[in-house]
Amino acid sequence: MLAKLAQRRNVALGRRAILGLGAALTGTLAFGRDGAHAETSETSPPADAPWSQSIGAGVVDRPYGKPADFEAGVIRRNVPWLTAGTESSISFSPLQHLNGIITPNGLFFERYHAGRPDVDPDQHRLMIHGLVERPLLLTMKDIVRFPSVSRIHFIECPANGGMEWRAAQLNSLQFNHGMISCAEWTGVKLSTLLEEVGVKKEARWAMVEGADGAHMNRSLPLDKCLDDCLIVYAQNGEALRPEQGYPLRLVVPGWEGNVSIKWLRRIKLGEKPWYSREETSKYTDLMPDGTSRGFTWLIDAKSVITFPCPERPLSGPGLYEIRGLAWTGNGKVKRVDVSLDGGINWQTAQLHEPVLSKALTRFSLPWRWDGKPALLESRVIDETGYVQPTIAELRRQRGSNSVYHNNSIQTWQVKPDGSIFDVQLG
Ligand SMILES: Nc1nc2c(c(=O)[nH]1)N[C@H]1C(S)=C(S)[C@@H](COP(=O)(O)O)O[C@H]1N2
Ligand SMILES: [Mo]
Repeated sequence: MLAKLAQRRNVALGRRAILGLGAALTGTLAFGRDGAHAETSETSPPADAPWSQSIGAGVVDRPYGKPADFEAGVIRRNVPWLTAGTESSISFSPLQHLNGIITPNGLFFERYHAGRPDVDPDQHRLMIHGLVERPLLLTMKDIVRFPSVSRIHFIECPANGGMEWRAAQLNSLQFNHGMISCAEWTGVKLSTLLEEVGVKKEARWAMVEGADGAHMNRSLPLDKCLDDCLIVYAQNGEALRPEQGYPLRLVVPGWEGNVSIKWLRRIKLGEKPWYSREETSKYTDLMPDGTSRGFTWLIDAKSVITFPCPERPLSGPGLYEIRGLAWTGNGKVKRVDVSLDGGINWQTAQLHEPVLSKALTRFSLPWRWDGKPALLESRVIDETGYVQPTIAELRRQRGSNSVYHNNSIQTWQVKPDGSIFDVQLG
């Protein structure tokens, strides 16, 4: 499979490398002399390790499962100097260790403005009022009775990559890109609830508000509410995690994470936006001419190579699969290109199914590394034709006073020893 792919992409692969990966298909074991599995052969099976010589733990030894102890390094991390404390702060998903497009619930990034409340679902209520015919106060039991839908969508904080607007300063995939995660969300369409309350014809906007100490609130155009917004109570098959807004959150597909209000308790319809703190003082972009862009909800197309990366260097010359993630708030990813020379030449990467709208999409490209320095980059093009910009292009349009919406191309510098560094090209 990989071999066929490599041929199609005209990557010059040695026969030894192809056989090494194709052993199961051909029945020939031909690991290279430098291969890590050289001691394995058909005539001498692996020695019995202690775990093969005794009976293991029984079922419900762990009534709620958890990862192997050996995976203890696969955790969310924060940047201590970034915020004054952890209650109004961010933790980042360990993208360098994740596979597929779904973020495990325990590794979904966290963004709190006033810490994580522990909300009692029996006491929680969702109020829908303002310019509606029949205001409602819904319990969780009421909400789960509505027709349900499940959808896979990413949530990205627009501050993802915000620390790199002026220069490359954090040599890390996790810290520069880990404010994105993707889950299967289950709940009720916001349009279903709005139908239930009856939207008055003057209504144009909705104010959505959380039950946390921050009472985080944002204004959303009614059109978006009626289009694809979801009021969700489940995440990857189980109840929402407290970190993600248990028992109820809003998911606004493809828009900046800030509007996906957690611990959702109120939706008020009105004629105009509310201009809350989070859409004036914060989550606006200071432009070079001193004006400020507001309501920049859309997550423009973005991609990043997740292997190799600073946390996962190369272990010597040979065949690798460059892997990464791409996404766009504008619908589906159409194509991802990968460059090995800092954006001079580009090759088309393979997209992995499923390619879903407003969800993470996997891509890969086989690569035989010759041990020489390289500059790895990925560039996504979405279904609208939008092309992911370089950081230099973005700075020309937006200056360097922004915090939010840095969707620029990430460059990873490969050193001859296989180590990887976060760099920016002029
Ligand atoms: N009530 C409430 N909702 C909230 C927040 C918050 O602090 N309080 N943070 C917002 C921000 S800025 C982002 S990026 C997303 C993050 O979602 P997550 O913590 O599930 O990753 O939630 C949004 N919803
Ligand atoms: Mo955010």
